[in-house]
Amino acid sequence: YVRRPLIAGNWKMNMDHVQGITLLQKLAWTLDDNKHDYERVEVAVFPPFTDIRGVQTLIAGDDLEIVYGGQDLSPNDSGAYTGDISGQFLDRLGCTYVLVGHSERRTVHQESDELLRSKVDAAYRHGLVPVLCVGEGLEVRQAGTHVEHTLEQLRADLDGLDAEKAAELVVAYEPVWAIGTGEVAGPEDAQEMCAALRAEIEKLYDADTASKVRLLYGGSVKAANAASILRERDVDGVLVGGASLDAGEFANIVRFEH
Ligand code: G2H
Repeated sequence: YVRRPLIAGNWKMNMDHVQGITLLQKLAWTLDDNKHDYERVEVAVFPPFTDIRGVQTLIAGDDLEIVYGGQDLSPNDSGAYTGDISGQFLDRLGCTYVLVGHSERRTVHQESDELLRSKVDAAYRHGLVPVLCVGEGLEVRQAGTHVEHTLEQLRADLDGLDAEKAAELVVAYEPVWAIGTGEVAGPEDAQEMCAALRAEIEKLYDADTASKVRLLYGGSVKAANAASILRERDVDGVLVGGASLDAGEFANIVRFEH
């Protein structure tokens, strides 16, 4: 691989701190029989904030090669922002990544591209790699303007970001109509958008940066469809929601075969 595949589990608002540890333990046991799993791919989980300390302790104690991140972060570092979580806190808990602009944040919390742009900065400020989520809803897909819509999100969320930082970035394409609905965009839909995203990154930066950015697909990914999606040239990984809550299923996605 030019880029190491990233298989990421987004637990969303599932798994309390006890259930989360049980899930991670099961996942670790399953993957442990196959040490080479970790050589082929990077495995990441995105637990709820309240699970992260437990996840950190388990991973450090058992010397697991699983990395983790927050599902969101505040654009601010500290202060009077009741209910928010700072990138600094995530960094101190050993997070590698942080999701930015997941479609559920964009829709349920009306997060704007302007806000997401400042969250991208906040992530980098604290040494976290943003996993920027972009993608279109059903109406846009039906209108046929999904590529332009998604590239516009990318441009707005990265506006003015320097090339060095952009090269580390992970971008997840998640068509909203395929999230948790059982509807899966076909591998060719994932490839079409990931190729367009990479071309846009090359336009905004340069070919070298574009070749380094990892592009994920997300939306009803499971063990049965992961391999065909991951086979696509510009798809460097998957962001898995529902199917990441089952250790066996998620482990089978990690072990996808080309
Ligand atoms: C898309 C995805 C993970 P699911 O939101 O971020 O969820 O796999 O349940 O569609």
